[in-house]
Amino acid sequence: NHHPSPHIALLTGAGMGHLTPALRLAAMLSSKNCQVTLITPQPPVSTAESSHIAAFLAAYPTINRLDFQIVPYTPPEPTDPFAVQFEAVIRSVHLLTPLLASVSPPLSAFFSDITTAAGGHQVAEDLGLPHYVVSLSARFSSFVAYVPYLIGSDGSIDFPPLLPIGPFEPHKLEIGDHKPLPWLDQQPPKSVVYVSFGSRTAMSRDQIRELGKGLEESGFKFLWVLKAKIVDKDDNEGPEEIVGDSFIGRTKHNGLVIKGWVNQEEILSHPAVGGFVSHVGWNSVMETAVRGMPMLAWPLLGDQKVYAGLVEAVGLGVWEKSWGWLGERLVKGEEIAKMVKKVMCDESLRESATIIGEEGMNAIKVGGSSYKVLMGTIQNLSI
Ligand code: BUP
Repeated sequence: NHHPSPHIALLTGAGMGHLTPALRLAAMLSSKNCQVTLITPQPPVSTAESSHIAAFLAAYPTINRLDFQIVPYTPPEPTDPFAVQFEAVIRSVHLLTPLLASVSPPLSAFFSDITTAAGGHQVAEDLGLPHYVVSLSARFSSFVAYVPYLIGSDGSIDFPPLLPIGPFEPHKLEIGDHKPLPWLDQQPPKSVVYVSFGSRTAMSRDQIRELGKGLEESGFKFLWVLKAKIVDKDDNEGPEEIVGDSFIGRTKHNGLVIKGWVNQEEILSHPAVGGFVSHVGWNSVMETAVRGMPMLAWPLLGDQKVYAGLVEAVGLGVWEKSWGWLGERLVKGEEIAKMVKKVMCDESLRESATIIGEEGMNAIKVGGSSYKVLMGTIQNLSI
């Protein structure tokens, strides 16, 4: 593998939270003179994934696309469609080895998303390539590495190398509904709380109603991105059908409720936005941290309580542990209003969040810690 510029294959996972960092990393590698082959498991679960992959590849014509037809998998019991896709990819991954063995120029490294890393590890081993895993925070990695000790096994784990790269930079795509922007433009600086629980939230109608009450009672303006189904293809109702015409009417001067895909980074960068109520998906945490914006953490699933704890510990935001997982118990409007006020009004929190934002920006600029690791890795793969 002696190439002046390394050729890196990147296997994406499923769901926007996994596709997003893979696309960002692909763009970063490509801009640093690497050849990149993006392996996209087909068909993806959500419409958001298909449209982002297509638009991304159109915006980055030098990145190769390798569509990877996966063998459908039916779980013994109905379960989360994204988890089914992870399993299907891992079960199909042996089909990748022959496809990749013949690519030209030959590959220098194989990167996989954390959810498909078990399969990616095998492919990399068969092809004799270094294997790296994308989209896992250092904190969650340490936790995963520690699990064998917790469950009392002998503690041996073949844990892939950890590259401390991040926050990932946005790529040059602009996908999303721009509807919120003219509305945001009319609002005073830091007056709006942005509310979104990621792409896979299906909140109960009762909880949606309480959240609406809480936002209204907080007295702050709000931009609420509503999702009512786990997979976007099934999500066809308008916002007024979900929160009710009377809510929309009552709050029309103070809030905007929208359905569909928004460009979250654009929203977080808008001067009118002063806080974020979030399910603390890792991408959302990084996007908020780098902008020095305070968050209210309300974790939904998986690794997100780890991030809620981190957000609180480093002074990026607040986490009300008694709420449990989103959906675990009905959190009342008044509890939500109290926490929203805290996030929006606490000046010392805003100051500590600002410092985190500065540190994040320092990490990615030329000569920063993340920049150095990325460039060092590319250099090692070039030799
Ligand atoms: Br929803 C939504 N627009 O409307 P997370 C999300 N995003 O740009 P998740 C939008 O998708 P998992 C929208 O900025 C982030 O980069 C958002 O990733 C973007 O959460 C990404 O925050 C979502 O990690 O994924 O979707 O729950 O649970 O798979 O981590």
